Amino acid sequence: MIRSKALLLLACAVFSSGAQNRSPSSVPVAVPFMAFGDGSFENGIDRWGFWPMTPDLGSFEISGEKPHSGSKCARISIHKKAVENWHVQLQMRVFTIEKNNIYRLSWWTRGENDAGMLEVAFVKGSPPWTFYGAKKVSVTPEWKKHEFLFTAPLTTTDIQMTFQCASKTGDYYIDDVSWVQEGKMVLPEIPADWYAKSDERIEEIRKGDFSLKVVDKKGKPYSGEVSVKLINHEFNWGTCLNFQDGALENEYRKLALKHFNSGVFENAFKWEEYERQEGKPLTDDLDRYLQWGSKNNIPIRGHALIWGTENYGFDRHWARVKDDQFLKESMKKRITRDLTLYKGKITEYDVWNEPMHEPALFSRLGTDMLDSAFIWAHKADPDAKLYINEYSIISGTDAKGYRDMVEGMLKRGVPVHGIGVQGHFASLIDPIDIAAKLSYMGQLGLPIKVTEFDMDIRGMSLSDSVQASEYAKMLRTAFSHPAIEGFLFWGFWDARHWRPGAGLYDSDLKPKVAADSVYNLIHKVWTTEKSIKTDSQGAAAFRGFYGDYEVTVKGGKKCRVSFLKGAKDPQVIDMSAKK
Ligand SMILES: [Ca+2]
Repeated sequence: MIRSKALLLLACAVFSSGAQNRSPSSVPVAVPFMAFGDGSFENGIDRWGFWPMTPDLGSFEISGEKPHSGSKCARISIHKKAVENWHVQLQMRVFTIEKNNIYRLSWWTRGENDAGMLEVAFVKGSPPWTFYGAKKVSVTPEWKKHEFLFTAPLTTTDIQMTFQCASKTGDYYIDDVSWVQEGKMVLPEIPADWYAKSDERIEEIRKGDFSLKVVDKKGKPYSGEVSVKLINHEFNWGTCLNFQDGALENEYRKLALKHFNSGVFENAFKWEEYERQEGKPLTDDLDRYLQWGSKNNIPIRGHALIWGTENYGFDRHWARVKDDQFLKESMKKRITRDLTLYKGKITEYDVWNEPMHEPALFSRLGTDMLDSAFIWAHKADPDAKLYINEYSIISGTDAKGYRDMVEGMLKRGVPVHGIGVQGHFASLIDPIDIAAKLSYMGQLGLPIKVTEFDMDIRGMSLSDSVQASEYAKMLRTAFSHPAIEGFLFWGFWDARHWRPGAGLYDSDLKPKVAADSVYNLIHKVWTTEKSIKTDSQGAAAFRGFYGDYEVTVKGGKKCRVSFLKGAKDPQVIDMSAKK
């Protein structure tokens, strides 16, 4: 740990930008009240501390240069661009937060000499510097007010709020930082035995009573033994897909089919990847996925039409480097063109990815762009299911802000059809906490999908067997929650994972224990395979998981039939028909 004598309140936050951690939920305890410090910078740097990873990265001073109010403000000068934004921090530490209380942090900022993005992050004030939430804002030449609603994940004074700006050189000015508690996130009460009763809920919400009638081609009833076997869940069990070449490519795709019945593009359909050159979208690349999906009966979610991140060089995308009007028109063109082109081939989209945490496009074009994107998409393909997608909802504390955002859209009549909660965990699975947040989001009445599940296995130093049991716990939590309509892993192979170690398979494609625990639940525990008898009318009934079934009569003749949620019974099965 590097500590400099000249500065007060120093600490190093060890987390990667964009990672989503959450502390284990804890019972609120009495902690001494510690007020947030003075944000006017008129009284020196009392309570503030400055920490650069290395001294050459940047410097800090109280400046009298055009303060927002009074005669002083804070200035961070970034001399050298760092690898991570958090490598230079202005910190406020040790103040009281109470679990589920919502705090409005507001501050004014401006920049000179090409100052770019300022990020505010809340992290634990001591090792392991657990990440609690963050927001990025674009720094403008004139003073501008910014706000961040922070919901406390626990009751503590061991907290730090940090301004981070090391990824772009320039002078960053900050003034009038204020911290006000307003409201509380009131999550629904979840009974202590909720998780223990998961089987009961699964029995109720994931299964139906099916009746069928088996006839031959002349309509004559078949009476006798019939076996029914689930071959495909109606529920979406999926993974993100990243097709490449190489020796293991075929095996990779085979394993995707072994485990999952749906997919999502990892990067291929992100606008900045998909249309690297204006007017030349990589449709051939996308068709590789869609043809494979169509051949194997794997629907692939359209992730993501718009994502405001400025990382990965996306801030230099051809549409963003021109003026605002051009950017707006290009967004509309992208959405309209692609929903028209893929009508019927892609039936579900993440229209806007991470609207709460990546506001760069809103800073330029206004927040009503969110509504516009959904309206353009709906107009181009009225049949497509349109999702919003965000992180730190079930794996963090941002459910209140997210729900408010979606509720506002619904009130304005915006066609948003589903809620995506990513699910990148850096803490152990807490079913009660996750269920409370899912129920809270579910109160809006929209379906919810866990769109990007993984865990920071290496960061948390979890063994293979703990990974396996944690993944199983998460699957059970999601599958037994009535608001959830799908569950997608964000990759299953360590060699193609943004969090190597989080995969079900190691980099050589050897299965880890988690591959078995996940397969076992989806394909062995939660499955239906039974033998039933049809009566003299050819009729029979059984209870099973919703999905596609293979029906086999004596003599080995097989037929496929679907028993879906809300479908009408009975299914008449003509055993003479083709599969
Ligand atoms: Ca001031």
